[in-house]
Amino acid sequence: MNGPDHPFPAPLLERLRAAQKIAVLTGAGVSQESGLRTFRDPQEGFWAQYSPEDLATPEAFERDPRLVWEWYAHRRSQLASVHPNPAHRALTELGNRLPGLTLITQNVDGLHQRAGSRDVIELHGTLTEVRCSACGQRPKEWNDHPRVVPACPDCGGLLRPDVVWFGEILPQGALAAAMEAARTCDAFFSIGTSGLVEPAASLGRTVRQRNGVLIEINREPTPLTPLCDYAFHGKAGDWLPRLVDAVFGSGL
Ligand code: BV8
Ligand code: ZN
Repeated sequence: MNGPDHPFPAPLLERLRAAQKIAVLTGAGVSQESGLRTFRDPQEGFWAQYSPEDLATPEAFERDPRLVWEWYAHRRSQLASVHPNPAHRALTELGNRLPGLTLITQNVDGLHQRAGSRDVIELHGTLTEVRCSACGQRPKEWNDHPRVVPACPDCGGLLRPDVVWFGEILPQGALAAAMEAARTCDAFFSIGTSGLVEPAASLGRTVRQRNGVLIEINREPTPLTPLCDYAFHGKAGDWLPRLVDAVFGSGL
């Protein structure tokens, strides 16, 4: 099976084939090949003057709700013109073949779901929905004007993107499910993430403390790399289809 285009060590393939439960954590690098900039890539145009981390805080929204609303409206508008890439599709294929797959993402772009993945654990919320900053309601429709922060239909409060900002707690159910997956999986993949944002970054380290196999697929090394049993550096859209094919021979 390990033909010339299968650079994956036989022991890894055997462990993945024998795995009952596999957990995958993805970050912005998985959506990079769909054309979305990652969190730490320089932003483009007007937004190049801002660091996403400066805009992704409750303080920024408090200080200038219109600027923050515009930043997220800009990112939401990009979703209409991007599509899942081979990395997303390979993870959907993996989930179809392995009922014991738990897909955890830090991304808010909804691309895993658009690729057909189900039960995606969104640790940092989603760009595709809004919630009221005052009463917490999640209206299904809102006036999506890029430069006017819409008001909550129920209480008139300012609507905000339904994402988790820095300094905000993660959805507790999502975090508990992700930690349970990291605690019980036979194999854990960290894919397309710099491993800098907590508590998501701790999930991989949890696996290290037990006998799960830890695999990284990322364009460049990260703080998690030294802890990994296997690290494949390069594009997720190149590595993942080949890995799924090597494990399941799916002819992806
Ligand atoms: C919380 C939603 C507590 C919004 C996001 C000091 C130490 C430890 C922790 C902290 C600290 N100071 C503050 C904290 C806590 C803070 C934190 O971790 N800060 C970091 C920066 C130090 N965390 C929080 O605040 C979290 N909340 O801790 O609450 C608390 C407790 C009680 C009560 C109150 C509060 C909340 C964190 C969530 C923030 N929200 N997103 C939005 O999207 O705008 S995080 C944001 O960063 C995105 O979700 C993104 O996914 C995430 C992580 O970034 P990555 O996904 O890794 O993206 P990045 O660009 O960094 O990396 C991409 C990687 O892909 C790169 O390595 C690149 O090489 C690679 N790549 C690129 N292209 C490809 C590729 N790989 C493969 N193929 C490719 N083609
Ligand atoms: Zn409200």
